[in-house]
Amino acid sequence: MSSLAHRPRTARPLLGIGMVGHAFMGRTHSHAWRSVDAFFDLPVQPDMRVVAGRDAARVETAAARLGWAEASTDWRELLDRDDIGLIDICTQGASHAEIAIAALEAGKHVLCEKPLANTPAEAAAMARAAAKAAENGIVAMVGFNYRRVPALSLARSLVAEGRLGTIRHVRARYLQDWIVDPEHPLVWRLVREQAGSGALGDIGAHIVDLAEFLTGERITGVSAITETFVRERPLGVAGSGIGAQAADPSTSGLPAAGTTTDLTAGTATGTVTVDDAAVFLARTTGGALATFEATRFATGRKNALSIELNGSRGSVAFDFAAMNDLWFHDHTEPAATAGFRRIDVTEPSHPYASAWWPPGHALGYEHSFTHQARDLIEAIATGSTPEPSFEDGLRVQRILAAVESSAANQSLWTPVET
Ligand code: SOE
Repeated sequence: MSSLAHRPRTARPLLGIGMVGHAFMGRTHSHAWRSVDAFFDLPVQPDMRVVAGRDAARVETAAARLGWAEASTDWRELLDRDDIGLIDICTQGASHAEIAIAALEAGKHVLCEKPLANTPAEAAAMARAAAKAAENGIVAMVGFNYRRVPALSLARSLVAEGRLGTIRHVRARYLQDWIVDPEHPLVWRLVREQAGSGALGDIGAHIVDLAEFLTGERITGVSAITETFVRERPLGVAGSGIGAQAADPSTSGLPAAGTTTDLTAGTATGTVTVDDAAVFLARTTGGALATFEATRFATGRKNALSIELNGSRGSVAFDFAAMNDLWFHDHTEPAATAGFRRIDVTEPSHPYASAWWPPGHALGYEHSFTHQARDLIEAIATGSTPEPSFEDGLRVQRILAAVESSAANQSLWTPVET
């Protein structure tokens, strides 16, 4: 891992970035592109060239605030520019495939927000485009940012070193509560055509990816139940998801461009066409039993991601609420003193940590995106396949599809397509 040694900077090639979308994820990615070069020694220098969005005024404001040199209302323009080498996709799932495939065909590296697509068919087309582009040294990565939380990167290393032995259990939960109120409007995340699925694809995808990443194993089959607790919601939004408000009656009530549904506001309601919650069991290639819970109805839980792995030699446990901590139990220690102990994952020897602050000075959510940007730039410079790859994203998509199929078939055991 690079360290912040205040080394003198020599001139490096520029990597021009064009970002599409500038809502919540656009802001996290912009923050990462702004800070990554200041904290890591990178072989190329990221250059925040253009941000694209649908509404001229909004995208101009976003460019000025977030640090982009230019704004555009047409993402296709970015593909024709020689000064842009990387397209960063932060739009709704419905547009991921079109933008990513066009960008890869234009010879641009791609970073695409999760979940990779809305369907396995779209994700498979994207993975094919990525494989073809790789022949020309073009790389593609999907943005499962939690892999780059240092405590979770450390957990992965412990598993890979065999410190947990054979993994027997994975217990994963991702809980939010932002649509508990039945008056919360029908934002795009609640519309299947735009979001693909609900809590399952939005946050369940993260814990599915983490389960495979941490164990190094594959999920082979699932048994699932899903539910949509509130089936009708008011139309009209003033936001894109978490934090969305009912439409301001003094405005047109139309959804904000680039972030919303195409539904017309008013007193009418519309139908929620995705799950509010998904609960499922799974098996892994290594024989582990896994449980997953993803919900937007866990009152009091704002962004509660937790995961525990139990192996024959030990366990790890992580809770995003204390994201700099990893709990580790070494079962090979004498029983009299063995037990879970808290590792403060801020030592220079910990993943990514040496680039930041002295030990004990915590990192936050945003740093996972900076680490993601750093690893992508390294992959581009070295011509290696970044992880998670589009193939990894496709596998998650197939697992999500298996969950939906199992739930539709009343929890029927459903093998994951390979
Ligand atoms: C909304 O549920 C959301 O912003 C997700 O889309 C992100 O992936 C997650 O990290 C936080 O919550």
